[in-house]
Order: sequence, then C-alpha cells, then structure tokens
Amino acid sequence: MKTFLLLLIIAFFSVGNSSCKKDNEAEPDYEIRQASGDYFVSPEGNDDHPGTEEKPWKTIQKAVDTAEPGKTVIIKEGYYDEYVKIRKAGINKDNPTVFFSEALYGARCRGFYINVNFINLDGFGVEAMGETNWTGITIDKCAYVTVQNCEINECPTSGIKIKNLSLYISILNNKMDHNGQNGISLVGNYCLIEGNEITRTVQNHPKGHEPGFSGADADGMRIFGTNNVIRANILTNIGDPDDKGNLDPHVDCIQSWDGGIGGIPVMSYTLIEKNIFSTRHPSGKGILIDATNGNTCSDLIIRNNIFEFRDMGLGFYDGRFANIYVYNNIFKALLNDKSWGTSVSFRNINQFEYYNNITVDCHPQHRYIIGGGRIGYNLAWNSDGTMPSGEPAFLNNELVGKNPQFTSYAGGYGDNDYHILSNSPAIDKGLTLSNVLDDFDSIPRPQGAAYDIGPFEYKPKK
Ligand SMILES: [Ca+2]
Ligand SMILES: [Ca+2]
Repeated sequence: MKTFLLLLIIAFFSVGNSSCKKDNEAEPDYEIRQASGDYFVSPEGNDDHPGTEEKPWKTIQKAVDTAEPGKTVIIKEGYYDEYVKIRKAGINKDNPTVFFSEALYGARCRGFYINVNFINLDGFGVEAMGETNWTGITIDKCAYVTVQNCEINECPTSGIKIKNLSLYISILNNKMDHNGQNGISLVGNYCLIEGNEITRTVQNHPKGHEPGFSGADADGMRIFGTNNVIRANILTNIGDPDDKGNLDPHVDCIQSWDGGIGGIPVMSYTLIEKNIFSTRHPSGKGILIDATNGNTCSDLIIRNNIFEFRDMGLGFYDGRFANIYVYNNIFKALLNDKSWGTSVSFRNINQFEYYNNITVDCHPQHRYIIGGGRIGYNLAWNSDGTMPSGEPAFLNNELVGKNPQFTSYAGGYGDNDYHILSNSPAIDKGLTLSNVLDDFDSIPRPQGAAYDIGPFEYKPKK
C-alpha cells in the first residue's frame, strides 16, 4: 500500500512538472547562495505581509519602497513581472540597502531603474521586455551604486546604462548576452567596471527599438567621463557578423567621443587593463575615440589587454589627444583581410608611449603612427611567415617577424591562448616600466631577468 501511494505521488509530480514546462525548456538549476536578510520577497508572498521569511512580500517593488535604508532584502527564486524603480536611498557608502537574489540569476524581472544613492543589487536575472522598458538596469545621476553578479540578456537598448555623470558606480562580475546597442554604457566619474562578460551585441534587436531611438550600433561598451577603471572584462563576439540584426554597425569594443564643451565628456584619465576585447566583425575595432569638439582626450593607460579585431586595435586619429600610454598588449587581426587590420592608428598625439606590445597578423600595416612619441620594445609577427611592415619602421629594440611562441594560436577569434612558452623570443626582451607592475594574470613583473613583451610574463611551471 505504501509503495502504491509513493508511486502515485511520483506519477502526480511527473505529470505536474511536465505540464508546467513551456516550450520544452527545463528550468535551469540556479545556485543557491547563503545570506542573512532583514526582509524577504517570494512569488508566493503577499504585499500585505510584514516581509518576514515566514510571511514574505510578493513584489520587489514593495520591498524597495518599504525596507528601512541600509537593510538587506532577500528575493527568492522566481519570475517577478516587474520593472522595479528604486527611489529610496541607502544610509551611506558603507551601509547601502542590499537587494540580494538568493539563487544566482534566479530572481528574474524586467529590469531596474535607480536614481538614489547607496544601493547594492546582487545576483538578479534581468530581461527588458520593450514597451515597458528597453534597458536592463539604468543608473541615473546618483552615487555609490553597485550592480554585481547579475545576468542581463536580450535588452534592446543596453544591458546596463549609467547616465548623467553618476559617481562611484561599481559594475562587477555581470554577464550580458545579446543586448542591443552595447553591453554597458557609462557616463560617469570614479566608476569601476570589472569582471563582466559581454557577448553578441546587436544593432537591431528582434524586440525592436524604443520610440525616438536613433543611431543604432553594436558596441561592447561606451565609456565617457574621467577617473574610471575598466578591468578584467571579457568581451567576445561583439557585433556578431552572423546575427541578422547587425545590418551595418560600426563595431567597437569600447567607443568614446567628445560631446563638446558642457556636453557628454570624452573618456579621459582612465585605466584600461587585463581585458579581452574580441570582435570578428569586418568593421570591428578594439577602442575607438574621437575628440573633435574642443575637449582633449588625455591620460589613458592601456596595459595588459588582448585585442582581437578586423579593422583597428586602437583608433585615436581624429581630434585632440594627449598622454596616451599603451603597454604590454596583444593586437591580433586577420591576414589577407579586406579590413585594415592595423594595431594602432595614432595621428599627432601630444605625448604617447607605445612599449612592449605584440602585433599578430596585423596586415598589411601592423601599425600607423604619425607624429612623435616614444616607441620601442615591440614584437610584430605574421603567422604566414611574411614580414610585417608599418609606420614608423622598426627603430628601437623591436623584434620583427619572430614567432612569439604562444601556447596555442590558430588565427581565430576568442580561442587563442596567448601565454608564451619557454622558447618565446619575447621573454626578458621588454622595457622595465614603472606604469606596469604585473601582467594579465596579476603575476608580478618581472619574472626572470627582465620584463617580457606582451600581456603575459613567462613563469616556469614548478
Ligand atoms: Ca560604434
Ligand atoms: Ca621576464
């Protein structure tokens, strides 16, 4: 009898489960994270409840509007059909109000709009639905907001948009796939963009464009303002050329420009390090900046990055630039490509340094640098054995046509391992630089006698 009852229960649940599934999609198994909270939200809750674990609220919006500043709200797994507006600030930068999805990406909703200070969003799954909202998470003219560990997909106008010179915003370890326009758009100062993954941005998203939208594109990030840090992000297949929505984008992994006096401020005083920027779109560029409206783009440090592109690695060729420092990067393009394939395009930059970089398959011109600056200790190689050529010609301790001996290199995008092997000619041939103290993997430089060329310092295995 007991066995029969058990079988009956199993049968009942099997039927129940299969009838709940939509489009034959299995519910993903979300990772449950331990946390202690002051308030709770659950799809089975009720907004007339007190918001305790036993009697949780039903909507995230109720929690946002009701929770005392500086407290932690735990949101249980489930779909919340809401576009949440956070309009009640936390206490201070050390005591933000925390909204925490108990299951990683498991509390899912249409998005968030934040225009108050001291807020921390952690672990949500976000998909903008259009009509009600077009951007996943908007941070508008505020300070000390952190968005971390979220998964933000399929938003027609940016995954995360930071607007109106917000300050001290941290965007950490989020995943963003197939969003329209770009993964992250930043207009702010003193912000940190670290550890995020951005894939497959699209110019014309299948959900369409929000009313009044113009200038559709498929970039990785758009960065404006000063004193920002862009670190250890992985951008792959930006502006996917096989995506039908990418009709005619100008694909840049990072793009910035000068909006003129009082306008949107071109990126300056910014550190860009340890990122992977990969695009195989024919127009694809690593970082593109123009500064033609009166302001100068200045004081950029770009070090220990991997650039894979078709057209240009760094394009600084229109407008006013000063104090641009480019160290220990890899620039990889495609041989025999109709796209330009140059590592850097620098024209009349007032003060720059270009040291310890590797260019691979940048063809036919591995670099294009017009005007004076300090250049040297770079390595240029074409994988078909042809000799690289570029402007200026090789001058200062540079290695030309030497195979850098990567761990693996097949010439593709997103699947090369650029760690150098023990027989690499790049080992100990770089210049010692006070602006570069470690490598892509945060291994201190130098290992061995001197700095290596490229983003990876060779370290013998023990
Ligand atoms: Ca662009
Ligand atoms: Ca070394």
